[in-house]
Amino acid sequence: MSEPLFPRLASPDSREAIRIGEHRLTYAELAGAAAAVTHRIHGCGRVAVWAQPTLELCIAVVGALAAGVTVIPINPGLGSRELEHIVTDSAPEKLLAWPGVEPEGRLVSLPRLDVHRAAGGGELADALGAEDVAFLMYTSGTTGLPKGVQIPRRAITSNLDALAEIWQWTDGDRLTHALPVFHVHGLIIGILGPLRRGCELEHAGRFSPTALAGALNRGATMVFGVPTMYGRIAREAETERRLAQAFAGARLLVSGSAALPTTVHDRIKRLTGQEILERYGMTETLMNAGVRLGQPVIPGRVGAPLPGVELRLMAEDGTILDTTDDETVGELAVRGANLFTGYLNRPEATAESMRDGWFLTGDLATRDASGSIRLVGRKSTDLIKSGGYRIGAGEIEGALLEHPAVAEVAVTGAPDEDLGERIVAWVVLESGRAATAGELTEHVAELLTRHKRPREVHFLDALPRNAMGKVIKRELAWEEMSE
Ligand code: MLC
Ligand code: AMP
Repeated sequence: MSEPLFPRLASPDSREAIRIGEHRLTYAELAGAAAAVTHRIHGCGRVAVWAQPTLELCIAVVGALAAGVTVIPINPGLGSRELEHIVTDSAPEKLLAWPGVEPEGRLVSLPRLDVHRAAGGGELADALGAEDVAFLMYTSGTTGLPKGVQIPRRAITSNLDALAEIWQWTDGDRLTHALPVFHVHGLIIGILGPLRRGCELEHAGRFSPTALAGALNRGATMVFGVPTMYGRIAREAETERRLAQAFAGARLLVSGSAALPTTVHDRIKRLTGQEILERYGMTETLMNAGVRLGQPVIPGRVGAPLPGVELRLMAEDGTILDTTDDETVGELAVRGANLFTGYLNRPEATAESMRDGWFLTGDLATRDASGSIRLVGRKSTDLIKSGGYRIGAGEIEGALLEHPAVAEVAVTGAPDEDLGERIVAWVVLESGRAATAGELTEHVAELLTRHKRPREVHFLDALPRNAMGKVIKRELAWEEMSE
């Protein structure tokens, strides 16, 4: 391998690498502890890693990647149905966790390996090839259970280096965030990003504006977050001057994973003087576009394609749209080293998502003369973004249909000031059966992650359907708005 995945870990020093709460690791300590993991999982194909923001998680991930072993991050909040599916589909050989972690369900039957901070294991290997799958990350589709997205090493290195270029991200930085560490945003960009740059990271644990402000006051220079977080920061900063001051001192505030409302951008600017830079990404593609540091920020735009990434707009019939009028809407397609290598065990889904080597994102956008992208919506009403989480309506519908009182169901996303979208379920009950909204919500929370619970449940006598019998979700959305 010509160039190490994490150059600073190849010749580690006593610089602080990661701080989480009161716990810290230097680059030398991280390299040693990760090398011990590498040694212990040598020969494995894939391992599941308990994905809570702890130093052990970072050690486990770095150690597995160094061994050339694919990491499957496990969201500790998964519902029973999702966990069963992910473990069956991905067949990990071990679970990497640490003392105190008590997994349930299918994870209990996996051989477990506890990671230790103090374990010193010598020099860190670098066995992952450019096309080898570094991560298998599960993400929702419009129907069915989540799909395993295979992310190769070359996507990670090329993408992190492109982000470094546009944000002038160097080893002099200190990043802070409070993102969940089982998705691309928190884990690849938010943890591997600083490690590749050789800079410092402070993960603030559970999100709160105050926790991030604390990290900024301790010297953090960059903040990553989803729009819901910036909305909450803006709301608190209105009355908390010291909060506003902490954010005013950052070198860079970045938002992604969902559309940043212009109102939130403007509010943060008024309160802190900072202009949030947006970037646009996806589990299958990592980051595609981003606003460059030092260039004018136009709220609502996610910037031009990243270095090494090609984006194009396509009409519904597949024609390529060369327009730069910022008006013509097309579906975004992506090509570049940032792309995944396919969905695990789903060759048809992989083939459907690609056209002539371009990945079809399902996102609808316009482009202006400078090449900057404005996202205007999604092709499918069946993908919901709530708090930055991608949630498939079909998955929640499937869970609700498993409830004995539910005859028919449709799930939609409704605009929500805090979450971007909130999950709404429209339910027709079996005749003679009863169920409350609370019962149905809890039923979903049992089978799926808690953030997939509907926030609202409406009971109807019948769902609006077209002549083919397909539910007309846009009509339900109108019903929601007219209430
Ligand atoms: C949720 N709650 C409910 C409920 N749904 N209670 C009753 N009924 C329901 N239907 C509970 C929650 O369990 C929680 O309880 C409480 O309500 C508050 O929930 P919340 O409003 O969702 O807020 P919170 O938990 O504070 O989370 C907000 C957030 C979170 C912004 C911190 O959504 C978040 O971390 N989002 C990041 C998502 C992300 O990283 N996406 C990246 C995907 S990768 P309790 O008891 O738990 O407090 C990607 C690519 C890219 O998109 O471009 O980056
Ligand atoms: P996920 O697979 O969870 O990674 O979600 C990817 C989706 O998030 C994309 O297809 C977009 O719809 C959405 N997304 C990511 N970043 C942005 C952004 N900056 N603005 C609007 N939508 C975004």
